[in-house]
Amino acid sequence: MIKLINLSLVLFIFFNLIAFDLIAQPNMTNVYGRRVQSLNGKWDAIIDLYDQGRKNKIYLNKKPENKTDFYEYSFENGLRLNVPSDWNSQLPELKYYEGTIWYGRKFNLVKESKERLFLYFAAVSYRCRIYLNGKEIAQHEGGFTPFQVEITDVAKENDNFLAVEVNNTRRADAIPAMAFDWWNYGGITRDVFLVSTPKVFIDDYFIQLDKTKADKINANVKLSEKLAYSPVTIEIPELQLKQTLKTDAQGEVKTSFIAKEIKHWSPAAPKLYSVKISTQEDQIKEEIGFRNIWVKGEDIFLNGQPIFLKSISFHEEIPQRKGRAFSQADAVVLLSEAKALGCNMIRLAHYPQNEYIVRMAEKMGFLLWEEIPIWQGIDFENESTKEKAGKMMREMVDRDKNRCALAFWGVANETQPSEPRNAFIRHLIATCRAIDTSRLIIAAFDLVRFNKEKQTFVMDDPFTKELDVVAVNKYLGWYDSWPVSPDKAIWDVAKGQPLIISEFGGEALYGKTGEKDVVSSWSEDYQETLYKNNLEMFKHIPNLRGTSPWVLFDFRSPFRFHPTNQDGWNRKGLVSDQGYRKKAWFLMKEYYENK
Ligand code: GCB
Repeated sequence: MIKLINLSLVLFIFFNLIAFDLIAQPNMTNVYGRRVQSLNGKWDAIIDLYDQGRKNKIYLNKKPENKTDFYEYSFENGLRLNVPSDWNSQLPELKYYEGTIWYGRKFNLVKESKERLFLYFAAVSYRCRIYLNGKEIAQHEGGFTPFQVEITDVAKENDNFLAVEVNNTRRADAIPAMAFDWWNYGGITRDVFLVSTPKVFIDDYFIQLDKTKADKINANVKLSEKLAYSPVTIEIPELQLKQTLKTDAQGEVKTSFIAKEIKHWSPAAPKLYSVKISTQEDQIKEEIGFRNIWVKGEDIFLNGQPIFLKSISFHEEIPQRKGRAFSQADAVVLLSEAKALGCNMIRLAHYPQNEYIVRMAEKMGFLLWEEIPIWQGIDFENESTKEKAGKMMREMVDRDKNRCALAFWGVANETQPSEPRNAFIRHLIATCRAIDTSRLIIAAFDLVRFNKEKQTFVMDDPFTKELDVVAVNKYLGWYDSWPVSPDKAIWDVAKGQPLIISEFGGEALYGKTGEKDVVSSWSEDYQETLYKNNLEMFKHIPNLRGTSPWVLFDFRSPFRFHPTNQDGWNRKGLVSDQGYRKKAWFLMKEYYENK
């Protein structure tokens, strides 16, 4: 008996070690600034609704070798899918598909003996296993953050076969969980690269302006190996700053620069500096901006000046294509419309969006709020869900910590008070703080209610005190009817802290006219009234420091099944699915112009 228990214990530890080994490794910083070979393009694909592929080892990609051999699959001459892209928008029969699809492709490479090679996936939605030349080499869960795996020893010069098993089945322990108000796009939705590095390379760096000192730049650089006394040079040529330092026993250098002549980044003047980091073997370049942001009392200060956040949200979706946004060109489409509206900030809803969007937003002068998809219905009591969320947070903060546009890390959207929820969110805040203490922590709540005795809007959730900035989603005139007229709507919410209205709005089918006071008219006229009323109410929120209407574009969502007005779309967009501006867009633009 004891022997049996021991054996199962040994087996348990053994299999867990194997599984642990396969979890994708921490990501190197700034893959887009490195030497890469793109693996984007057409990939072969196999739909595997009943999950038979793994047990049949189809990743071996075998071909019959003798008269009795046969295989009931082939990656060749079948379905072909674009990478990057979701699968749902590529074939009518994949529109609602939730399950497994296998992707396969061959590639060759030039192998230098002094180099290391990594496979980098900017995002795969939602969970995946990676197989190279018949061997499983990595697993990843989470549809919106990148991962990498070293393949130096597994890759050959010619005829590598790469298979990716992708699954987007919704699960109660996943993030997001079973139901959410956007499309459950599956697939290899972002870039895939082969990254070459020297043996010892610049693995990570964090270079940003000091949180409080306007002329002090802090810089940390970490090598891929724990190599001491290795010289690392950090340069900002335009500011005539340069230092060469020796690494400590951890292979790290930490330093700071005083830059009296620095021009701070801001939405009005999004100045970026070219920064160069080099070692004897490696070199990497980046465009980095310098600004600081902090909270004092009820105000938010950017570079020492109080700021009002004129924000907007969008999903990572091109409505006209009915699919995920993934390219630089897509980023321009989405962000240009936010620019035209007069925004100085984007709330990237509800998950980390691709790096083209983040980097382009920084260049165009938008502050950013980035969040992981902790969206209603998360299993806060599940330890493994908590671990997963922490990992997502780490992957997001690590990817974007050098982007000065990043002002807010979002830790939750619409959660209800409970001890497990508090512990869960505290874990996310601690995970974030372990990497970055300079950004503001924010969460969006939907608990504001009208207190009849006080004739005031109030919110009870003591957790708000643990945040730098409090945000509220409130749909007055849509989900909630007005308990008082908008000019009498007094707010007493998160007193002593800055407050952002992170969502408000209502649905309108583009081109539909109707009675301007009837919600169910689904008309642009009613949506305009709703905006008028909310903008009036905002005058009575003393600590209001920003607004973010929901939402810039109509977006696809199976949540929305009114046959004529919605038809699988959330119609709260200020811009229609065809790219036309609705009446409320112009009202919002005027509001932002005058702010
Ligand atoms: C919300 C959610 C957002 C939804 C929106 C709506 O509160 O945060 O994801 O899409 O409401 O349209 O109901």
